[in-house]
Amino acid sequence: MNFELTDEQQLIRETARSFSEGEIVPRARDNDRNEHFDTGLVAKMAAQGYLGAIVPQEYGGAGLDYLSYSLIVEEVGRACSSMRTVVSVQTSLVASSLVRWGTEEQKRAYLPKVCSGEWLGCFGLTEPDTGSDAANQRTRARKTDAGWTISGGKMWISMGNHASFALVFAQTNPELAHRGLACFLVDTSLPGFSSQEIHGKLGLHGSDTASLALDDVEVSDDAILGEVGDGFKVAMSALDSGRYSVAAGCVGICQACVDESVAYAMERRQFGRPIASFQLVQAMLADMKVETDAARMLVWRAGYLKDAGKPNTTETSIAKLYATEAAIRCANTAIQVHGGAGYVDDHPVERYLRDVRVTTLYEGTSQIQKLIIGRALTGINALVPS
Ligand code: COS
Repeated sequence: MNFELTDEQQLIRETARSFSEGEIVPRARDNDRNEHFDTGLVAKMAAQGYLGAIVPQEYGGAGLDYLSYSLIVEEVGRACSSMRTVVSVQTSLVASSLVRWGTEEQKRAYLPKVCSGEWLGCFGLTEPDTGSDAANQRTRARKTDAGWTISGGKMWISMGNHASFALVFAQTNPELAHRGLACFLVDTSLPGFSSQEIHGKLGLHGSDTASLALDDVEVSDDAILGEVGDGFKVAMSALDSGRYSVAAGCVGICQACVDESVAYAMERRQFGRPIASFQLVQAMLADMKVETDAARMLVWRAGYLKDAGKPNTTETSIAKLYATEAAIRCANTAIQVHGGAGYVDDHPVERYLRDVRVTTLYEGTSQIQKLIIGRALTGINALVPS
């Protein structure tokens, strides 16, 4: 791996920076204040190719490599984490699952519409009683002559109120534990399917979050993504991509904290000079810069492994763990540099802190990432009683 971006990757990064600054940044504060899920902006991101960045071109995607994808996600994340969440869910959790597990028919039916943004998808894994223990799904799928009947509930589902279809993970045979799970492609307009908005979140006010209810929703056999029994692997492989995307978005938050803090420290004067001239302020800027670069390198390493087709689950967890925790520290420090001005939304740093907080929770808590890393180091599965 070398640390130079290709000319094409640099162009992708510059284009994503100018799109994000021109289109996303100007709307981020109002969307946050108004809890507005900005579908117009989602359509613009789709037109840029961001919702299908890593999807092969034959299915309507941009066919980019994972490293290039991280550059886009970083720039969108630098502008607004709510919009970054859209890219991560649509591209990493939904589209990449279809690419990896879909039949040719499913890919042709779904992917062009996912990439164009005509259809939003959502990822129905988490349930009210099932978070970290993802294998323990309470949602049930019962075999019928016509296909399957699904019943259960899902919680904290990004884009669940706007999605045209949902990936729904359900247990087909509780005796088989995780090997009984299946992933279903469920049209959200089907009878028995409903969603409800979740309000009162600390951050990500511009992101749509839902609880889903499935009450005897009937789907056909060809709604299964992968085989019956593959559901857990579908979820885990999606999270390998989703965690990478969250990590890249957090690099964007770190970078935004550095940029905002340097600009503010140069402009703000105390004791007759810019606060940037004080060593204690420079120390805060330096800490943020080091964390940003370290997080980015970890994301790039994971991206390099993905592009090389090598195992990367552990390296993805390392990147996710470090980048999310670093972004929380950076956002907190950025407010410190801004002083009282950082506590209100005239500056974006208070939004960065509120938005970033969820990233050590969703797509696997920091503790889950540590379990994955610890298991790789020791060979011991801490979740299995010894
Ligand atoms: N890709 C594909 N398959 C994977 C995989 C991956 N990254 N990780 C594990 N698997 C497979 C394993 O190979 C194993 O297959 P077999 O049944 O053939 O043996 C199976 O999945 C079970 O794996 P494992 O034993 O590692 O599962 P555990 O229950 O011990 O642990 C953790 C799984 C804790 C890592 C998992 O439950 C997890 O990530 N939890 C957090 C869930 C989460 O992130 N939720 C947030 C969702 S917000 S969208």
